[in-house]
Amino acid sequence: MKNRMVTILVLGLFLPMFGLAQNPIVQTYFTADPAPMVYNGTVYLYTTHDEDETVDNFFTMYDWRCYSTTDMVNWTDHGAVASLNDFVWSGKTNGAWAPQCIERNGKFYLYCPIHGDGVAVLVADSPTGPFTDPLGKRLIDGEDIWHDIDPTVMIDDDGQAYLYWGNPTLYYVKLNEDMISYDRSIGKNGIVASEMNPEAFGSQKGRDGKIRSLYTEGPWIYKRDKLYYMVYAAAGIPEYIAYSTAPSAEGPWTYQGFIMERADHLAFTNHPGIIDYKGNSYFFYHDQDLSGGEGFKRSVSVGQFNYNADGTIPLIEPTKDGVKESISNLSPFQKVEAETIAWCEGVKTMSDSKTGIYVSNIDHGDYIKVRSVDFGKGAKAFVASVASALNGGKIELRLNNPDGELLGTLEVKNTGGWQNWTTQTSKVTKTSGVHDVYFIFKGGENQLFNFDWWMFK
Ligand code: FUB
Repeated sequence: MKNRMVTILVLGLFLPMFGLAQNPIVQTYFTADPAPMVYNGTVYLYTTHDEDETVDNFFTMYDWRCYSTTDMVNWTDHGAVASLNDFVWSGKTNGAWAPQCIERNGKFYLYCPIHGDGVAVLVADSPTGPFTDPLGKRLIDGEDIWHDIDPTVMIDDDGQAYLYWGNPTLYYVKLNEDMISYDRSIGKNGIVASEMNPEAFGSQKGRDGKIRSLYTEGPWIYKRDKLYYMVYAAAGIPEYIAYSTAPSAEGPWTYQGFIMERADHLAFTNHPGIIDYKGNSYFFYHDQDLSGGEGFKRSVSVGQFNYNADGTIPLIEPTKDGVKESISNLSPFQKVEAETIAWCEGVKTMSDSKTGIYVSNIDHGDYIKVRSVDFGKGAKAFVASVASALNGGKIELRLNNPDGELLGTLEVKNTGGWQNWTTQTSKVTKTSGVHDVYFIFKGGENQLFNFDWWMFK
């Protein structure tokens, strides 16, 4: 990813590649299969992770990542919160597919499909981990673990939790209150296979001429008002997003139609995630714009939508604009993690045990944009935690666009190592009001510095 960005910048096109784009949400990694979770006033977005290097022309996916936001435009990177290594019983070194996380009684349960090894579960005391494997084996004792993928979970109003999953059949279990076992008295050893009929999930003629269900994979279950929604990747491949509704979490499902159709910049797969947050409804999906059209290098995007008055979901267009308005402003007068990003070009994030996540791979010409920063009555100084084993560089602080008003420049010096963090300060022109802030990185030919957090004073 980096080389492409650098080439473009060297060509002198110092413009955001995507104009005023806000989609995809993450530019530092390829992310897919969005699973948003609202907890305690914050949206946590769990994603899969398509590696930069695709192996054997197939999904190359080793870990699951997490991002969070409180304003829907600036997303904080929490890194890889779980990986295939967390399942020591599984021999799989690839196949970290579409997960979903849910909170119950202060614990966070991350349901993870390991492609070829079925659906497993991890548990943590915080939404960002550390996650551990409570079972030491897969959760779902299915007969067809190759097709046991893409778990989705909900807790009904009466406390009964449901875990659905599967491609091309949609299965469910009724989870016990511990969320890591299930009621074995129903279905086949606890597993209920949904009726995959046209009334429930639509129908299409396959290449072999046979009529089959539109439902393909990637289910997303939730309840809104009195209606249960099952949204899913349909009619694959290429996949559309469709949905069905039901009067109960156990069905019967009624097919309702498409939510997102195919478009050129969408991948051959798609995966829905839907939440209501602070009075708005949001639809998450993935596309392949950032990689220039590679279906194994996807990126999560989001759009705001309104339900129709009868609770049906309108057709949603994939857009580059994404979420246009920030829900709230960001205060620059407390430490802001450098990995809180609305848009960036060129940089990556990394983590170390002492510092946590930080922005890395900063070269001349890279930049980070943070939206809706509220300077209130004024800021006079900029402080940043940075580290450099080489010559350092500069952070230009610009308002509203990459060549907007220059507030000030922080000269980042050598700190004696890439993990030797020091706090460095520069004066800024007194500024007030709400602005987008651009951190424009300048320097020599080598990697410049790492960037952990910033604030204004
Ligand atoms: O990302 C890997 C797989 O592709 C997911 O599990 C499916 O839903 C599809 O997006």
